[in-house]
Amino acid sequence: MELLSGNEAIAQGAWEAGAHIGVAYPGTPSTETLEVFAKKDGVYAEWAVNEKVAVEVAVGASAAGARVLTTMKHVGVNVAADPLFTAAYTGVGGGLVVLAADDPGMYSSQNEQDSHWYARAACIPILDPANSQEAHDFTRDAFDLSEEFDVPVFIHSTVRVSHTKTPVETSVRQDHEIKEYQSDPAKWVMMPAYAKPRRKVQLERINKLRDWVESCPYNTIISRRSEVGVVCAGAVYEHVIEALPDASVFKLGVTWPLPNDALAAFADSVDSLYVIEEASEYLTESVRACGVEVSAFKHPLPQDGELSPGLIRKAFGLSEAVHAEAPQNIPPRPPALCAGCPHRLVFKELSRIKAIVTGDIGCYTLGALAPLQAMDTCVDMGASVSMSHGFEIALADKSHRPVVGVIGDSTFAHSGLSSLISTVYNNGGGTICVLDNRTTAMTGRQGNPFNGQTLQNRPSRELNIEAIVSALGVEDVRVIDPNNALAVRKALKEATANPMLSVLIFKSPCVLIDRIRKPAYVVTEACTSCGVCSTLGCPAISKRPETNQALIDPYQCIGCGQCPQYCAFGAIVSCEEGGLNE
Ligand SMILES: Cc1ncc(C[n+]2csc(CCOP(=O)(O)OP(=O)(O)O)c2C)c(N)n1
Repeated sequence: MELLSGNEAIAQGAWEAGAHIGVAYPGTPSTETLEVFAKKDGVYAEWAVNEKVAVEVAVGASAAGARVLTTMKHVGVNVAADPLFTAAYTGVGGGLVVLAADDPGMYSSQNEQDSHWYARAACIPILDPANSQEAHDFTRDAFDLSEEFDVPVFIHSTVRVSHTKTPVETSVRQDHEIKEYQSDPAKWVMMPAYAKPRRKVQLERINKLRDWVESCPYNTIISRRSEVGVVCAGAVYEHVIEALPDASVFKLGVTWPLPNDALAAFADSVDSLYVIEEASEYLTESVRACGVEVSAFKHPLPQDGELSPGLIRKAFGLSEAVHAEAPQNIPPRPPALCAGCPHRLVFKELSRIKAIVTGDIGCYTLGALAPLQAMDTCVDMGASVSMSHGFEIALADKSHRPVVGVIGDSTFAHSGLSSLISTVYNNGGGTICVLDNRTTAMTGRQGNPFNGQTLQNRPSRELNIEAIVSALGVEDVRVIDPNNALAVRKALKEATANPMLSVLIFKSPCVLIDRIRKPAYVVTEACTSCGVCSTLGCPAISKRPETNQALIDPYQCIGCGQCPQYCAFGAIVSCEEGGLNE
């Protein structure tokens, strides 16, 4: 018995099932799954540049006969949707399992989607573990199911399942030979002549899945009193049994397709049937579509965010909480760029020039927050580059504010590069800042093509952003040290004055990789309490309560040398010399 998070359990289950290959792009809450899988014996694992590529690599490896695990967060499923929908026509060679990890409550995401809709739309069966043991068991079995039904299989999780540790009975690895590859264009070449018959195959498969799901071992009924029956799945099940100790529960382990007959029978066995789900109407609609009457709650459940036992009890008009709520007087810890983050001065200088900044997703999205407040948009990965082009063509000469897209190195590889190709092709202008901190910091410092680190430390090559951008024909490409305020200011000034497209590459390692310098300190006699240093939003800088003078926390400060450059009075002293007035 081991204490494993859901992600660790999924990796273990895949390994036990004999999975040969894992491929993914990181994204919370899925990331650790592939990191753990990569450390297992006898497997090959790699980071792909994005989820579409990951799924295509996985489909290729599956077609070639290997068992393959691919993992992604919910928005990654959007990126991967194209190959996924068609892989549900081709079917698989070796078992192909896809983890779709959702983030209800948006702890670290730009939206809260429910990946179940993809399962239904793409006709890919989806299994819903409620805890780590099930995450392990369902994943292990999903490889067999994938091969039995000749279809990729989704494992669905949410933050609570992925990140909560619960006991797991593990087992040994079952070795599977990589099947021998045999060319079969009618199965794998999805042009209309072959896709039409495969669609028929898919429809037959759906019927088989519907039969199987009626009696599969993954759906369970917990019979208690008959007044209230609840249908639920995943982590919500754990909340339901805690919140409603008397209710009978139909716990779905497979959430597409649904077991029509079994649900109808369950509905007949209770007075009122309720569906409890998080941030979605998927399950409610799907249960209704089975012809089952779903009762309304006394007080509606929240339509967004995570559920809790307390919220479920409230919906039933039951007042007392099942456990104490967290105290409300905990000091807030608002997210901020780390002390010494090399992204900071780029945002400081962008806010000085009042640029329209199309942002992107990564640590640098925090440049949107006070006091930097230097971001106008953030929609999805890669959008900074294409949205800045959109702003440029819509505003033409109508804005006096420069338009600047800001993107991280990993995000640039994910989808920024194709956006940039489109801008160059259409002769677009504007300025793109690539914040190259030598890592994929946001999700835990994974490798990417621009730092050349691979998941299993296999030999790689470090791609050169400057050379790639120059090869596209962008003439104004520069590499700048983002810790040098004057250099950042000058580069932005020149690039935004240039009507042609400019790409500025701000290159300096993330402070979590390189934090070896000495802290700066404030010379109290010289500090005039002007407050300019605090406009950098560095968590190491605060104010002395009595005098409002600057105060630097030596435990947080890493001596990046950024703030001394903004002190006109030389009151902040670090190893780095220099000064820059506001
Ligand atoms: C489609 C999609 N996949 C994955 C993620 C998770 N994610 C958010 S930002 C990011 C990468 C950030 O790395 P980088 O662009 O290098 O910026 P940094 O955090 O290092 O500043 C990832 C993987 C996401 N939000 N959307």
